[in-house]
Amino acid sequence: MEKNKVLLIYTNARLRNQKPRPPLSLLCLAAALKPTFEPLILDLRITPDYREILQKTLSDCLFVGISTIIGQQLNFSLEAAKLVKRMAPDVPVVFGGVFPSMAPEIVLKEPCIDLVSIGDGEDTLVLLAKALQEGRSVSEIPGLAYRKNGKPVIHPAPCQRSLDTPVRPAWELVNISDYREVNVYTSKGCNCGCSFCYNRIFNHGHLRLRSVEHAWKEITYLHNQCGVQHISFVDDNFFADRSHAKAIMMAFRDSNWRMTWETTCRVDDLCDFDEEMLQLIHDSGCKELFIGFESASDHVLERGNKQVHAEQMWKCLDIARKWGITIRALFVIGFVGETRKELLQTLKTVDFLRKEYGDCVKIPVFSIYTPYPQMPPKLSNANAYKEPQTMQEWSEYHHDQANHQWLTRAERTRLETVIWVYRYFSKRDKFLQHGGMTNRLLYCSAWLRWKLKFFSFAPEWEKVRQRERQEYCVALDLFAEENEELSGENLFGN
Ligand code: B12
Ligand code: SF4
Repeated sequence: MEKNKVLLIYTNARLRNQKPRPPLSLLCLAAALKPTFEPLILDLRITPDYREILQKTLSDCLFVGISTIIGQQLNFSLEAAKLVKRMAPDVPVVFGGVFPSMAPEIVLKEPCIDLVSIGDGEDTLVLLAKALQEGRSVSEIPGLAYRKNGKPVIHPAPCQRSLDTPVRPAWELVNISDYREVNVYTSKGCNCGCSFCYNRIFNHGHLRLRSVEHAWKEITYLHNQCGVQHISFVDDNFFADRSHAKAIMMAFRDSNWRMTWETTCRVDDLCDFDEEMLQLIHDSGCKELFIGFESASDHVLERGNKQVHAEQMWKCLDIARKWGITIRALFVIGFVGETRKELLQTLKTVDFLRKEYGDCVKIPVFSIYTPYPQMPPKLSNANAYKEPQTMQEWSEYHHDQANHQWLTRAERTRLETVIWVYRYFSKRDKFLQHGGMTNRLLYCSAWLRWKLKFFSFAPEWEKVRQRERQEYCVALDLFAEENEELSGENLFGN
């Protein structure tokens, strides 16, 4: 019988004790495959018996697709790929997602990965499934990278793929209650050109809009069939096209479903909206806007080509307060060229925001600036940065960790300490009232250090980082070991 199944895998990411977000990338791919093929979604974060599922399905699969982004997830994805290869060596393994698209050569260095999909994977995967089913070569498929004589060959994807097919992600393939919230996109990409943003490479600095009709069809389905009342729009820049955003908001307002939603917004956009727009944002059920303030230093913002001024923060927060919208403020520290004084300026501004705007502003975490593939930091001495060359090396690049080779060890440690101190300081209830003795002591240290803005000589936070790292390494080792045991059993008895 002709093979028809495609297995799509989402792997472990961060080890947090909360429900994960839905694997939207895979739901989109599944929807594209569905008319002709039989896509199956295997989310390892919520499927403890994943190995039995693999045993049952792999032999019927045309190929296995794995989605991954930068950071620790890369290692889990790699282990999952090794497992698939051990269990079913003949089934091709395809990687896709933001990281593989930006570094296909690096992903193809791994023998357990056969193919890489670049950019949106919907069209590429359908062509791949057809080619494999018909026994044809995959070498001419747009958006697909593969190895030839051990060397990577890359066919870039057309960058302006329409977002209108498929009409909506295949939500029916997952149980929505397994997930924390429901993610939807109405557009992809952004043309603002911030120098540190993945959009420059991944979306070629372009904005693409999804038809309002399709986006609303999806929301209607989620509301009517699945009882969803809140939507998190994961657009890169939801308001990039204002009339498009308006049309979505009007649909919410006119529906009378009293749904709520949250999304991303630029600081200058919020400052620039007129009363009518703000009224619409309010009336349509907007609860939270995620705003990348990034830094309180104009110099840093300028270097990042953010094209906003730090003082716009205040106006923007006043507007949000007036209209009852919570702002989730995102700050990044450790930008190239950021001085100690500028870092301090940002940290003090955060204190001021918390005091002045109370519940109106949430600042859950800080992130550390992270270079991405093809986006090296702009340094005066270009030799001060060597881009990672393997997936394992890239897995060390995420926003809790300072991989700033151009800084001293002490400077990098200080940045990481800021992240951890703030995490404890800002979650008083969690760590002081409900935490054990160690967490209470750490909260006290965090409180003192944050008040003094003193982040050097911090052995207690070095220990916290080590503990976190150890937990991650143990989880990864366990995943790898259990998988090795299983492949010893040999799936198809050959
Ligand atoms: C929601 C989200 C999250 C969620 C997690 C999502 C989930 N499923 O669990 C949370 C909040 C937990 C999160 C965390 C992080 N995230 Co995040 N996140 C996003 C966000 C906003 C939306 C992702 C999304 O659903 N997009 C819509 C879908 C449809 O698009 P897509 O995922 O790109 O998928 C398409 C293609 O990539 C491709 N594709 C994807 N997978 C596959 C697989 C195959 C086989 C194929 C063929 C194709 C393919 O086809 C898909 C359909 O077109 C994006 C920004 C964005 N707007 O995309 C950042 C983003 C993906 N995150 C990013 C980062 C850095 C992180 C963190 C590492 C940050 C940190 N704290 O350190 C963490 C780490 C999590 C981890 N995995 O370890 C970066 C990734 C950069 C990179 N180079 O990889 C992004 C791009 C944000 C940014 N501005 O930099 N994130
Ligand atoms: S505005 Fe946001 S999404 Fe757009 S380029 Fe800048 S950081 Fe990226």
